[in-house]
Amino acid sequence: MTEKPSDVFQRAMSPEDYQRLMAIRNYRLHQFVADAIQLCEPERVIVCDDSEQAVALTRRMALENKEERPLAIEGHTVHFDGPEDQGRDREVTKYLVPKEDHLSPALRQIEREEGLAEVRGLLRGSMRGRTMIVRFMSLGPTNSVFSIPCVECTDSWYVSHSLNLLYRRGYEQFKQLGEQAQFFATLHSAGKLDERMTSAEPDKKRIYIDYRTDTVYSVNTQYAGNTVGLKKLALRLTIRRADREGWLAEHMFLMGVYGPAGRKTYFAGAFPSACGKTSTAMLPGETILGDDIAYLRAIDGQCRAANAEAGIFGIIQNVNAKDDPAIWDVLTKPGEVIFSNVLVKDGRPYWLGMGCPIPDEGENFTGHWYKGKKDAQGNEIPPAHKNARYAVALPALANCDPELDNPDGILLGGIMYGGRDAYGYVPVQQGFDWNHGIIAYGASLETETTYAILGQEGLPEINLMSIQDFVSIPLGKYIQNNLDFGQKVRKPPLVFGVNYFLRDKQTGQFVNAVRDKHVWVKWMELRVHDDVGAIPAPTGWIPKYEDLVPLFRQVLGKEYPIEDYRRQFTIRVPENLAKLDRVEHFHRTQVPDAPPVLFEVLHAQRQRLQKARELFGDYIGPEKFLESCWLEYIGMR
Ligand code: SPV
Ligand code: MN
Repeated sequence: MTEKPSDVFQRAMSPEDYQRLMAIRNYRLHQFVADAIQLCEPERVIVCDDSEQAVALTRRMALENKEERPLAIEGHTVHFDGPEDQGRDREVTKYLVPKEDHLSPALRQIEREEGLAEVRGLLRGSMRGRTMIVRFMSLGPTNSVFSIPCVECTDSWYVSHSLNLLYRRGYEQFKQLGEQAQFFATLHSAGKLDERMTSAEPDKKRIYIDYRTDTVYSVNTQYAGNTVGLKKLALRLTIRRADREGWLAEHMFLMGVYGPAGRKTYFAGAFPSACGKTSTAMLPGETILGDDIAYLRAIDGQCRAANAEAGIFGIIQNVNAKDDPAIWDVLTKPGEVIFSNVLVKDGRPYWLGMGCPIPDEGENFTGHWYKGKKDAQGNEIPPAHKNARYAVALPALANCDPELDNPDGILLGGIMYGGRDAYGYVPVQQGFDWNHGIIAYGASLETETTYAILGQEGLPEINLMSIQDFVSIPLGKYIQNNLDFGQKVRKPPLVFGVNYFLRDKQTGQFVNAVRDKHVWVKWMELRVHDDVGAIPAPTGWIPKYEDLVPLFRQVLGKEYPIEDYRRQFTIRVPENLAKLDRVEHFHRTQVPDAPPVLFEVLHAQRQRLQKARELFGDYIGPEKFLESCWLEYIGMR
């Protein structure tokens, strides 16, 4: 850069905006913003601080600029992304890797200089005639050990509006930190737009992550998962920082679960997209602290956790009044909500699985939509996209936890890992110890690909800790960091494995109702406090029937027949051995640096399963694991 940043700013912005930017004394920040201006050539630049005025401007401009449209209910708006911009795009999301560096071959990457030239080429002049908005936000509560300052320069008022709802304001924090601000930066341009204000050149979509400078470049896309740099793009950078600093950045929700006498216990949960994550975090009667990204730190020997975010960018499909009353409430009453990629008719949003009839025509992500409309390949277009979403600020929810912004985070009692496992794991179980839980549930997490990622659906895959897409360090190192974390705290959180998608072998039907998960969570809460016992099955501690009966009654008001319990908690030895084969194969072939203890833990699980088969056969009812021959074998008698 030949010109001084302050000269660039003076030319591009009003004196007020200039003052706001210069009030943050940070050389790298000024370099970054000046470079963004020189590269993208916006007509003008707006620098937002934390004021209500700045926040309101963004809200208003998203409408004025037609990136969003108002809906009938006050505060509700709709935004559409283009037909080829409906999810995170793995293909074009890459790390910029300097020549001398090596990143796991499993991670999409491009040589740094080459990638920079490509993406900067696409960004060049991309904001001509437009406004560049400079936003300062914070990942994690502000002024806390958890905070990471972030700046995003974008030409999308929709992206800026999403930042309002999803993150904490961070301008004042930046100002205080000055040169100390170790920030993440994102430069985003929606690129060329069509008449519907959606990115018109999806083939030129690129999302490149420069971990050397903690900078993200995103162009020719609008889908928030690709453009809101603080979401999964920053998560990749955070994992590297957490690795250096000895803490964990996880793809986890955080929730408070009530136990007896008003006791509250906090849980984190990792689930791949569209596997029940938000609906668990939103269980009625409990509290939500976060639905997507959690930071875990060992502080004074305790495991403390905070939400990186302050809002929810949630999947709307199947949100209905009966199963998700807390979200339903927010989505149907006045207040600030951005709907995306739903069907709109007469100012009302409609989505798949909302539990009421959907109109035969309206406007959706493909423009005017009518029943039977087909895409270029001849496939019928659904009324709303499966990955249609809503964005809301967490405090808008009646069940938002009061500790959301606690700078010390919350004390974590348990962690759950859940995937889509049709025939293997039981609905809920607890790891024998930290290492077993992390390995047998986290590092073994299997799922089927879903619509949250562009590509084919329904393919089985391992998605360890549900974070594999975002792990920017060697996978084995990431697993080891998780294992080590358990040593840094006096009482590590208990680790649970859940599986909401277990099917009956004969009928292929799910063995659980949607709301049964609430019982599992309450059981976990009791386990954290040692209020109930459990049965040592080969794959983990499983609930006793007599402890679940009262929980089903209290939580769901329903009886729990013993046949249901047996069907759900029968240990299926052949399926579990096959699962172990897949998991082991994955780690042997894809994780060259997998910690040896991982194979030891898997081997021990295999031995337990084989012994159980020897004693009881292939399909083993849960009560069998209380018999003395089994207890003797596992050393409990
Ligand atoms: C997910 O798909 O895991 C999300 C949404 O939380 S986003 O990553 O933003 O696409
Ligand atoms: Mn997510």
